[in-house]
Amino acid sequence: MSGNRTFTMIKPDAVESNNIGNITQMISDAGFTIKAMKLTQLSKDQAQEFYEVHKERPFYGELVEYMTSGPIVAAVLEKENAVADFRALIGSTDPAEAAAGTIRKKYAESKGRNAVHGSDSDENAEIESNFHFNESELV
Ligand code: DAT
Ligand code: MG
Repeated sequence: MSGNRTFTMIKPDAVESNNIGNITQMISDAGFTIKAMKLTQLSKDQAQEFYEVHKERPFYGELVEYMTSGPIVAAVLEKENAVADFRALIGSTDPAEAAAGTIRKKYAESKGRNAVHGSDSDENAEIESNFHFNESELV
């Protein structure tokens, strides 16, 4: 996968509040093409593995519990400079600190329940995409 893709999840709070459509529209309006997308629910094992990098952090248990609490939308997005441009579109981890007009500012409930995930590097975008989609789904 080249450096023009990123991976996102619309998290349980945003699915629960019926914002899949609004968030997908913002993603499309910002120039991203959806290359793969599915509604799914993470098992505890999957959430623990996905967020393994945070396993020593005090919020890890809460994060895994939240991410398994309801359905999510997993998606692979394409655009030039996808990783950085998508991080700009979603805004800061804490919606209280996120810039106006960002997805988290508009739709996140809190730092823990923050509406969307965005990969932080090209390498992690590829790892995360492969975690959720198999080869034939990632053309
Ligand atoms: P981001 O999702 O902006 O890349 P991160 O990688 O630092 O943020 O953390 C992953 C997720 O963990 C984040 O989206 C929400 C949760 N999280 C991070 N810091 C937290 C905190 N201080 N309290 C509760 N949840 C937190
Ligand atoms: Mg992160």
